[in-house]
Order: sequence, then structure tokens, then C-alpha cells
Amino acid sequence: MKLYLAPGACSLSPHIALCEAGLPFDTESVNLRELPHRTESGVDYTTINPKGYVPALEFDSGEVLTECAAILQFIADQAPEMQLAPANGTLERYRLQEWLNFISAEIHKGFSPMWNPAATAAEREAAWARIGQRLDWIAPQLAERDYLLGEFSVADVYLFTILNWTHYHKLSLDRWPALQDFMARMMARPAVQQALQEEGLLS
Ligand SMILES: N[C@@H](CCC(=O)N[C@@H](CS)C(=O)NCC(=O)O)C(=O)O
Repeated sequence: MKLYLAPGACSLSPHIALCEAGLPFDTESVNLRELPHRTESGVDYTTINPKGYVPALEFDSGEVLTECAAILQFIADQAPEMQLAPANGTLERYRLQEWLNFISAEIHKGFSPMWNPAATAAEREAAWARIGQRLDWIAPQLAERDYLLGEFSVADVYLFTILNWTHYHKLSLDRWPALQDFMARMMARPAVQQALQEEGLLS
């Protein structure tokens, strides 16, 4: 199995999940700064994922799975003993999917103006205000429990990955001490340290 990633991008979430799951995997990085995006080995990345973005998980069969929410659940299901996702068919599994969709649509994509060099300062401020409303909703829940579902899951890995972007954009989480505590809890996990190290993100 090979994970196509860009250091620090949303692909960090399946990278952490693979480490949490203890599964064997390779990685290949994709240069998102040039068009067309090329992989480390010089391949036009659209030949691997025609959507052009990371992450993509390539199987030995040559098939490719994309979208963080789908890849995270696939990884969790490969190592059920690690309990990274509730069992399929249970209400808790749909709760996980509820969180993954929320993180993807409301938070992950909410950051788009921060990454867009054409976005104005006003557009970035508006985007951060909207993300803030979402974080206002999450924070009290993480004040009551350590992880989004109660037990640790791939939803936490996804949330951690996206909130980690606040460092790049010098956005403060001071308003939400529960989120700061959550980030610290996540940082303390060996799998998170491993993935950050492998992506060259630890100083
Ligand atoms: N819907 C996709 C979005 C993936 C995405 O936004 N990837 C970004 C990095 S975080 C990317 O590769 N952007 C480069 C591009 O779109 O050209 C998912 O959830 O996996």
C-alpha cells in the first residue's frame, strides 16, 4: 500500500492513521507547488489521482482510493483490533461518519481561503470567523471528553491534522482551551510523532 502525501497537508491524517493502525505502508510525496503536480519520482500525479489532490492510497492491485473520510475508514477497518473506528453498521459508525463529513466540509474546506494566494485579507478573516463558529460548537464537547466519539478514533486524527494548520497561518486557538488540550493530547501520541517526523515537521 502506498500513500501519496504532501508534508503537513490533509494527507497527514491517513499517514497518522496508518501509524496508529500499525500497518505496513510506503509513502511518496507530491509537489503541490508546481502544476501539474508531480510525485517525488517525477510522475504526473493526475495519472494516479485524476482529481489532482492528496491524499491517495494506492493498493498493490493498482487500484486507488481517495478522499480523507473514505481512506481513514478503510485504514481503520484493516486493523479492527486497534479500534480506530466503531464497527460497521452500528449507530456509532454513523456518528464517526457524521464527524468525518463535518470536519471535511465545515473545517477542512473552510481553510481554503488561507491557502489561496488570491484570497484577500477580508476573505481570510471571514473564513476564520466561520471556522470559529464551528470550533465554538466542538470545544465544549472536547471539554467533556478526551476524544470526539469518547474513545479515540480516526475522526480525532482528521481534526488534529486540520487544526494543526492554525500554526502555519498564525491563527490562535487561545479562545478554546479544550481544543488546545486536545491538540496536546494528540501530539503526545507516538503515532502522531512518527508521522510528523516522517513528514519532516518536527523541529
Ligand atoms: N476532498 C478531498 C480534499 C483534499 C485536499 O483538499 N487536498 C489538498 C491538500 S490538503 C490538495 O492536495 N490541494 C492541491 C490541489 O487541489 O491542487 C479530501 O477530503 O481528501
